[in-house]
Parts: sequence; structure tokens; C-alpha cells
Amino acid sequence: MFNLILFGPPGSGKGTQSEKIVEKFGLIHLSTGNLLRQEIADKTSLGLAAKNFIDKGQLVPDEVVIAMIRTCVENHPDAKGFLFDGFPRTIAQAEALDKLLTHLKTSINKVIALDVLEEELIKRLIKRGETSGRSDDTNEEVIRKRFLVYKNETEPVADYYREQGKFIAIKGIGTIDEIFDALSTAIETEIATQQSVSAQ
Ligand code: B4P
Repeated sequence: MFNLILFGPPGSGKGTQSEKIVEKFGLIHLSTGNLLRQEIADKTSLGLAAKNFIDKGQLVPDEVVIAMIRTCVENHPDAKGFLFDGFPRTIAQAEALDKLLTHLKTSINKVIALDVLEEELIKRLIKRGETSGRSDDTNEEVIRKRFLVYKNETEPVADYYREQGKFIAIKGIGTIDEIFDALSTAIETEIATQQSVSAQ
């Protein structure tokens, strides 16, 4: 299996690039943001609870997103690999993911971060908010809160994977295709490394 995490701050392009990556590399796309928005649209009790956190720019509690991811992973026993988008966002989530994958006799191969400066991110999110109807994108105060949460709770996850030698960052500014080309090169390099290790 080949398992990838696409990492980066809100609006860095994780969702945009994930769609292209899963199509090219045949991975299963698991986006906690999309899963939570679907729960909200379906008006489930999980969705209603999650909406309170998302609207304030806060993270949804770990146990909720970990359970969601566990169910999705277990529902795809024949997957060739997973692309985790927007997950893990805390150290507790990263540890839970490692445990889940170990149980399935696999692991994370690479974590690729998209590097984008905060002012560009704010512009992108406000622009998206004009058409997406996403309540967490329309209020600049909520957007700034999301960055604060990212710095405090999510950035330490980068060190968690850096220590495992799995973390790289690429430039997340440029056209969507330019960024996708850089991501594809990084992924192909990692796949080739895995293949040569397993051939030895
Ligand atoms: P997410 O849905 O993960 O979304 P995101 O971080 O806002 O955006 P992403 O990086 O995917 O950006 P996108 O490609 O769309 O999270 C939403 C909320 O859900 C969180 O705040 C949190 O409350 C909750 N949540 C999710 N996962 C959780 C977890 N694991 N634990 C707890 N809570 C969780 O791109 C943004 C915009 O930029 C788009 O409009 C796009 O068109 C544009 N764009 C993309 N690439 C561009 C480029 N190269 N140039 C210019 N614009 C570009």
C-alpha cells in the first residue's frame, strides 16, 4: 500500500490538489473536511455538533474525526493506498492514525506540506467564501482563528513526521498545474524509492 498525507494550513490547496492526486495515482481520498461537511448537509447529530466547532474556526474533537477516519479506512479493505487530506490535525490524531495503519500492517509513506504565506491564504479563503457558502470562510475573524489553531495544534504534527523522516514541503504558490507537477514528482520519487527497497 502507498499512504500519503497532504498537509498545510487552511486554504493551502489540499482539497484542490487531492482530487488530482487520487485520480492520477489511484488512491482513496479521505478528507475530514469533506466528511464533516457531508454530515452537516445530512443534518446528522454528528454534523450538528461539528458545525458548532467549524463555525467558530475550532477543530472538531479528536475522537469524532478519528472514529470517522477509522470507519472509512475499514470500509476500503482492498485499497491500493489512501490520501489523507486535512487529517491528522493534532498529535493525538497522528498517533491514532499510526496505530490504525499498524493494525492493518501498513504505514504512512510520506507527508507532503504545501507552503503558502498567510496573507495569500486569507485572500483565497475570502474569495472562496464568496461562492462556496462555507460559513467558516466568510468571516475574517474566524479565518484568523483557524490560523491560530493551525499554529498551536497542527504545526506540531509536522515535527512528529519530521522525526520519522517522512516530511517534505513544497511551494504552494503558483498555478494549480505547476503545484500538481511538483507534487507528482515528489510522489513518483517516493514510489520509486519504496519499490527499490522492497525489491532488495
Ligand atoms: P478543510 O475542509 O480541511 O479545509 P481547508 O483547510 O479550509 O482547505 P484546503 O487546504 O483543502 O483548501 P482548498 O484546496 O479548498 O477544513 C475545514 C474545517 O473542518 C476545519 O477548519 C475544522 O474545523 C474541520 N476539520 C477538518 N478536518 C479536521 C480534523 N482532522 N480535525 C478536527 N477538525 C477538522 O483551497 C482553498 C481555496 O484556494 C479554493 O478556493 C481554491 O480554489 C483556491 N486555490 C487552491 N489552489 C490555488 C492556487 N494554486 N492558486 C490560487 N488559488 C488556489
